[in-house]
Amino acid sequence: MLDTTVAPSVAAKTTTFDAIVIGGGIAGIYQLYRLRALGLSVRVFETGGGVGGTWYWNRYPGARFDSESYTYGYAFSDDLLRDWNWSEHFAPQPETERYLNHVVDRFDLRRDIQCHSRVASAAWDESVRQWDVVLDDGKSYRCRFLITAVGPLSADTLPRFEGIGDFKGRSFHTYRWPHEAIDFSGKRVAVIGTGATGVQVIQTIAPLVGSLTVFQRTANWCTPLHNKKIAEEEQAKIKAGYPAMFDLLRRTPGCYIHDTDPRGTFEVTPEEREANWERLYAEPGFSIWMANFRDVLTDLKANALFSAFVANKIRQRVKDPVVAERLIPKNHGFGTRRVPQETGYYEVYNLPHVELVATVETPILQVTPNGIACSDQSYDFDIIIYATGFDAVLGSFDRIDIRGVGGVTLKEHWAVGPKTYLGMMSAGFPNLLTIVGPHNASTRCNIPRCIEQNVDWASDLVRYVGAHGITRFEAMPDAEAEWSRHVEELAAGMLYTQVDSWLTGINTNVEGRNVRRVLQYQGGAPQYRERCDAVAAAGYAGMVLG
Ligand code: N01
Repeated sequence: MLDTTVAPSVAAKTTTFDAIVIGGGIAGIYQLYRLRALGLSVRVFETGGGVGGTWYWNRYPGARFDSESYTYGYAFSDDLLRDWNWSEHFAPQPETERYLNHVVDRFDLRRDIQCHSRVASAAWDESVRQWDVVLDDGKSYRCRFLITAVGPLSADTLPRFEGIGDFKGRSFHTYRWPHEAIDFSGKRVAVIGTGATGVQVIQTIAPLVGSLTVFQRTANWCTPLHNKKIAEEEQAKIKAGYPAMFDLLRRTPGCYIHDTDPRGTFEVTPEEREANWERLYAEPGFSIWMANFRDVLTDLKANALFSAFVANKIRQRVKDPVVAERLIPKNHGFGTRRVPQETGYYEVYNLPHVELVATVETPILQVTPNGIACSDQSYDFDIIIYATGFDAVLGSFDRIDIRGVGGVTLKEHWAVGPKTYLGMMSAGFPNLLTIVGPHNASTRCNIPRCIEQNVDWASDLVRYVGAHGITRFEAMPDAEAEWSRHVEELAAGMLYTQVDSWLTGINTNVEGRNVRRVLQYQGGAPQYRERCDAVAAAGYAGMVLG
């Protein structure tokens, strides 16, 4: 147990923990496990009514993994790996929520997770070297170490349409999906948004509804998921292959089982290229995005050629050529935005009761009591589904009033873009660790793999300072500036930086999110891990410890 002695007047009023973790999702759960193993007193505050974060909230129809299930589960326990059977190659949300609850119970973590508890503010108190954490309900707590595990996609955003509150039917943001089943039969349903979430919802509810109208602003390059059940013999084979698989996951840039093809697009014959792309289109998961020729995401000509290949696939699958053209992105190349993975998505538009409205042609003017008014006509609906995404990476930090040394807020510190050291801390915010924070490899990763690295590194730091009688650590401003520059430089050659999406921090529904920013470390998870390990090996270089 660390020394958490505080002034008696403060101790009398507040409960003190060695560490407070904000968020009870994949990161918060594992962080609790690691810190408890160090003998620390820990409290996890979770806004939701249950554990799981993303997998608690996103219970919309069709929500599922797009990384292979067995690459996604925690790797820290061999017993857990041995005992847990994933039922499908890309597991659906209820199974993942069950899995995370299983982990929490199996390792007796639930007693330290406080649900229905939203952290409203956290302020650093230099006099006692502690964080003062206050919940929405006004209850306050103190801790030596504050660890955010808030997730990159947990600040959901609604469009700023006039009349959005006047709609008389039911409406949901996909992230805030109700726990009870929704009866779609015979209903006139609208879906706004065609990102990875919208695509999953649309293809799942299309057969269930009376009519479906999809409002698409920007078309995305969607590719087949090719999900299937895991048969018993296959299960055994997957498990036997775990050591080799986890070894591979440590070596690939995004910790996926798909590794970049070392060949360039123009280094092979047109026939070889076409055959390779046909093979990738028929393969499950992100193979087509991650295991494509090495220059597809960096070279405009290579990218254009592959985009044309996928465009032809869309034309082959959508019967109405006008609709097909609307579904083919015209303002960005393949893979420069997150690639939605689909199962029969394009075929949905061949159904007679499904309509696609391209809002670049006929913009949405407002939501009315009965539905949605576009520039050319009004539509009546029973249900409106907002699959309109998130104030990504930064939004969940902005929603908490985090104040460091001298009362400076993290929001102010990051006003013109994130400034971090290793994507794990910020100068002026002592004893604060940001798991899956901006500038971190996790936000472009098969996330549990990078989460485990983040959490392990953070836990080692906490153990180190405890063992050396250190009560305060902080990133040096110079180290922060150097890391932030390094992150910007790594992203510079990548095509995605020239495109609007959550990956570049654009969100038209949020004030100030109209400037593209580098939010992710693009050097790949192995290089990121090496940098973090080198900092630790050098006695936490770039930080002031005291
Ligand atoms: O959000 P998005 P998402 N008027 O931002 C549209 C992960 N994920 O929830 O593109 C009209 O991608 C917006 O239009 P535009 C994954 O990392 C994982 O779908 O901005 N339209 C877009 O079409 C993913 O990338 C899984 O022009 C408006 C959509 O809403 C991330 O979550 C599954 C609008 C938002 O798309 C986010 O995906 C699902 C407006 N005012 C998601 N505002 C897995 O499988 C927004 N839109 C694990």
